Amino acid sequence: MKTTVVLSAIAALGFAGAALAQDEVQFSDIDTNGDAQLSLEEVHAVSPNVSEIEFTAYDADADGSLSEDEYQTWSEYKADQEPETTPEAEMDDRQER
Ligand SMILES: [Ca+2]
Ligand SMILES: [Ca+2]
Repeated sequence: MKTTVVLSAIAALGFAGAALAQDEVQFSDIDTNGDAQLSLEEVHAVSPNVSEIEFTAYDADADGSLSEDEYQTWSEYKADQEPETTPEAEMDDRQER
């Protein structure tokens, strides 16, 4: 029983980490207090494995939080790092040529 709970918690954390790189998570979903800035705490709520170093690297104006623009830059970078290209998508590309 206990093992099941721990495993689902791990699965939930893994899912949250992956979700940040995907378009499904909107800026407004992460900005839980609605001030149009993402604090590190708000980012951690959806992606606990984000380091402070990574967070501040995309805080372009160094105000300690990410604006929507800063978050977009970051999520685009993350999307590049974790290609979601499926074999089907590659085949579609070839067929169009
Ligand atoms: Ca906020
Ligand atoms: Ca900022």
